[in-house]
Amino acid sequence: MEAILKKLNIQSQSPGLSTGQQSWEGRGPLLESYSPVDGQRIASVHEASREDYDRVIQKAQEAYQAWRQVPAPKRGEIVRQMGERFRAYKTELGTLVSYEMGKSLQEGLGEVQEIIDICDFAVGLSRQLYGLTMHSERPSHRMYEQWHPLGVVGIISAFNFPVAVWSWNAMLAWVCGDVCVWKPSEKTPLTALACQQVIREVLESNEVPEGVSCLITGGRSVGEWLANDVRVPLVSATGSTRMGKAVAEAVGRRLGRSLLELGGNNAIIVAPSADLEVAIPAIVFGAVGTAGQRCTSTRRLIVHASIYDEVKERLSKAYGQLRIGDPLDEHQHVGPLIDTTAVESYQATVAEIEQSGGYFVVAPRVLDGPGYESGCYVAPCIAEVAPTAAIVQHETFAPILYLIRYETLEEAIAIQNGVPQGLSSAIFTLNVRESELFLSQVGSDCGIANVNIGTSGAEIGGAFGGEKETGGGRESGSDAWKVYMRRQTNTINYGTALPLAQGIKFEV
Ligand code: UN1
Repeated sequence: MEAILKKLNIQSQSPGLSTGQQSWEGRGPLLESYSPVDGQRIASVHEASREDYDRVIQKAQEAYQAWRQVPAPKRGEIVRQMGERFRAYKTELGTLVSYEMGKSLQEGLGEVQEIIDICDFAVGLSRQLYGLTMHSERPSHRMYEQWHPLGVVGIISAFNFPVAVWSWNAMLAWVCGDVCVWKPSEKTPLTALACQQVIREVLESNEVPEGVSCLITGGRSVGEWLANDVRVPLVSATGSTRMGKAVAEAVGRRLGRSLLELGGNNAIIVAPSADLEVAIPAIVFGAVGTAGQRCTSTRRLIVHASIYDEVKERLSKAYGQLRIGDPLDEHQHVGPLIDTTAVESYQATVAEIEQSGGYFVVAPRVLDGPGYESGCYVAPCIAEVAPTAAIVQHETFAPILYLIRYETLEEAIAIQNGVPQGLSSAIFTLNVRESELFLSQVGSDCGIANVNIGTSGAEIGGAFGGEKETGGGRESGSDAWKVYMRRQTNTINYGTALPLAQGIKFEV
């Protein structure tokens, strides 16, 4: 790990603030980053004070004045070069993601791959920031719309995807002509610093204005400063519903724009015709991958009564084969939770399942002994619980899967939709009527609805996000770029008269 930290230029005490080219130590409290893998301290950073924050925002505002005038395809070229740098540093950055956050090395590398993919996407997008043209109702008039950059974009990211979610926002925002101020999770500051280091050379060699890519480490107060700051027209926030509501309220009070990607409570429906050879691995990956700490993790399994016992048995068997341990060791399936607080919330949820009359098909357990010294490792578990139980309505960021039985597809869809969150959903069926109903307007109410693949592991090409308490935001692919820009409608009169719209006569 030493060599990797060195290559990524992370020192034992690292600066917590950066404007891209310049970095400095904040005057706020010290933030220590511990690895959930082995409990070791990796490095520390000094958080931002309010003065540090203001200095960064001011730099970002200055940078925006110049950056917005750089042609979009030129901005795309800079993002292309960033993608090349992430290709070159994929192993190191992926390893640090795995070590600081605790996800498996495969998934850490996959996360860096998401950065590379969104860079490629953004490069193409930089020549496709299309507006529409309209036919005017008036003679000798032309109407069209164009998209202009917004300004400073605040990005608040979560620990579970410490670098990919930043890149979905930043790469698009940059080609759109915005500048970014990133507040990473205080649980994973070092992966964020590493990203700044990886792109630094690109910023320097292209003489990108200092302040286009800013980083501010710190806790809740930094998030509040961003949410309340009129100098930040868009705040993109990923995290809990509680945090998202606070951000939306503060941004809404000043009529700013927010992009929210909050909690999920994702379900898979397993219909009688499901191909279980495909369904079982999808369920297991969805429920235990990233130790159940994805927004898209599978939390509820709604299984048809006719195959319920078979699915239960096959899942129990699959869970029995899971290897839990050091995520950097590729033989392990499941790594640790992010910290011991997360373990406490796993335990609290387990207690609530028991209180609400739930039964564990695969038992929960906090692991101890050699290899588990950090105290962050838990066993993935499966519980049979009534779908209406209060705990089932709630997103616990841990590998806990609820098993629910259904009789009719309408009932299964009602159960699947019967939670406050609306991020991801899936059905396993070979019956076209069932899959089409699930995807129809009376089917899944989620932002993501899949057939014969699980709830997690979305590609960057689609718009990512969800409804209800998930916050309604869409990031990444499709036309998600529009949220980073302002639309301007233009009407041009090239004639010699002044006809008014709606046929109104006004003569002077
Ligand atoms: C998240 O958990 O915040 O679909 C993002 C997935 C990943 C992204 C998850 N591509 O699981």
